[in-house]
Amino acid sequence: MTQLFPKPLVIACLTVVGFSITQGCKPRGAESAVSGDAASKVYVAPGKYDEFYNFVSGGFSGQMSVYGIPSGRLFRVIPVFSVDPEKGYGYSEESKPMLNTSHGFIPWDDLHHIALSTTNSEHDGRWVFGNGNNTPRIARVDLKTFRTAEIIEIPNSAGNHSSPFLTENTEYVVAGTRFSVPIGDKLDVPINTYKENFKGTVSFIGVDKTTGRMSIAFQILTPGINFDLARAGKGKSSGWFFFSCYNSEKANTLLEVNASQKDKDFIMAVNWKKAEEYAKAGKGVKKPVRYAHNVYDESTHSATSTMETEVLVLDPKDCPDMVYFMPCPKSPHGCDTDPTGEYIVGSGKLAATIPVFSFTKIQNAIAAKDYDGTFDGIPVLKYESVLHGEVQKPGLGPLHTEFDGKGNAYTSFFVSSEVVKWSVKDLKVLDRVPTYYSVGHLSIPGGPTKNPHGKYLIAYNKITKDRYLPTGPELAQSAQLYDITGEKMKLLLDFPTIGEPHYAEAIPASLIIKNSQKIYKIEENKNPNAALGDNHARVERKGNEVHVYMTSIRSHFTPDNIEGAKVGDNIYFHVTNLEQDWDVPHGFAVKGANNAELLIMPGETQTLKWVPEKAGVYPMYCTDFCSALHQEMQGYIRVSAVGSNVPISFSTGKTAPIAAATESAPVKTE
Ligand code: CUK
Ligand code: CUA
Repeated sequence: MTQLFPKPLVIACLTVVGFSITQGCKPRGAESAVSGDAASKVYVAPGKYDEFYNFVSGGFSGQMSVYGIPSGRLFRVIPVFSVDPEKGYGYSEESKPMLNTSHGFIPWDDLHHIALSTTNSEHDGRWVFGNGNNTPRIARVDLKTFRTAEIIEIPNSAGNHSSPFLTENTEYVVAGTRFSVPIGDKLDVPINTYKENFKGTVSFIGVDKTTGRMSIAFQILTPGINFDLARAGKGKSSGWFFFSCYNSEKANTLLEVNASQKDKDFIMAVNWKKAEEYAKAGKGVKKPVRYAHNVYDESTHSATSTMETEVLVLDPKDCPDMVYFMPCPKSPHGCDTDPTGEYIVGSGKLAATIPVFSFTKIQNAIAAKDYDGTFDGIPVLKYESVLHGEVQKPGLGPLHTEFDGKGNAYTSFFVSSEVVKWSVKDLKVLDRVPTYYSVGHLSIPGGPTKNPHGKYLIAYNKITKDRYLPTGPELAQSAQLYDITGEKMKLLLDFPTIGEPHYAEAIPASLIIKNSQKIYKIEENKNPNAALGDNHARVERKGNEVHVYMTSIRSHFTPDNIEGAKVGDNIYFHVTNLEQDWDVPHGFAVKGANNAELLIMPGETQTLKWVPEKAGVYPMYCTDFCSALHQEMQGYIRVSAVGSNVPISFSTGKTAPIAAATESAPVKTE
């Protein structure tokens, strides 16, 4: 491989061979990229807290992960569109409905974008939203509990990539479809009728101010193009939304070539305040659809899934002055608004420049009807009329831009593997640093808000090659932390990530810590299957169902000896954790169950379903090392043959099982 490099680099490499052969030859500058005091800048002493939380999308892992910045330490993986045996999410009866869709139970998705809730364009620390790309869904995670609280499916969409993006006060979470698809009653059409039959949509999903609950307010029908990313306007551009689009060629095959024909695609500008008025004025049409809406109830610790059947669709034909296109070179990916809301940055993956649009100019062009024709009946604004200017020769393959609040923008370049800092006002390139390698998204704490915190920039890379110890064919994906307090960016740290990171957001830790929930209060436990005290623990047979109402407390289960279950029974273990102490979950697992464990938080009830296939005695135990006698936290359930006459019985602390108690009315503990 050394022949591939020019001579000076070969010599440089040879000098380090003795040091470590596995490091290989890095591009010039890799070693010198880290300055001497980097370690002290990322060092968070044992027992000390990080300054920021970093919420990172997990890409094809379907999860979100939570890191500390500047340390890069991983704190939590939040299952969102994935089942997670570690936590029982998607395995417990209570959580299964979260993953229901109009296509049935779907235990996976591809989560690309993170959106932290905002009030007045600033982070408020309440919720974080994420998109399911493949089977279009949006999730809301509650930052009190770091759990997925709600998932709503999006109809008339396919490849929910341009999503989720929030308006300034989280009035709406917004989602654009990546794939255009046949919409309405004619769904089964030849693919090559794309141009006549395929349409796109962008959806505005209302978010309840108090509860965060989502409901689709309206969708806007669009030409059959592909939406890639989006951002809300803010400040000056309040009330507007911007979406990058590619495939204005409307190709349905070999998009690599066929969707790269035109010199310019579009950024679509939507006046969502106007759209809201049209929706209220009855300009929309209610279309029959099917989509699932899943909500996790905090008091019952259970999710419900409701199938919705209607959505309000606005057609720009009936709603003038609502939608405009702005030409944008070439196959734009990122679409980012600066902290003032005046500037909109489009990043054309195949473009040689970065175009920056001016909101003031957009408004002037609209007022003057300064059009360059129409696209499917929608006015196209003249490129020169709406352009603030272009960043010249910025790099290759621009993808995404973040802002530091000091008038600077930072754009990632996938092809040339670098971050480029430039000035928004005069469009001058100020600095560039290499990334290792092929950077996708960037995150600056508060970057998409009106008051970014600056200080750090994190790059999320697609390829790491030689950066870490090899782990077979698949290598860690990675984040890199840069100090951006000075004029020059400085690399401080590499840290590996879960899944493939796309977008991420960082937020001051103080905004989250103060709301963080420690336990579920036992007296507020409304799970219908809870046993709110050892005296309510019991086992009941209902036909071929056996319900075990079990409690767990350091260091035993009640009951821990169970008999009378039969092969083929549906056995439900409803386990209530009676602890009221922070950080004392109990786990529950039973031998042979084709299910995951349960991990039950203090005060919570969770249910594991098991259908035993063979007679015998099955051990069950607590999986979380909860106390000195955790290993003693165990029990047995006896499963007898079909037709056996072993009666239901259960006990704890008795050598001979007692007979089944009659059901007692649940009373409060203590
Ligand atoms: S996308 Cu991943 S690098 Cu899906 Cu936001 Cu640009
Ligand atoms: Cu409970 Cu270990």
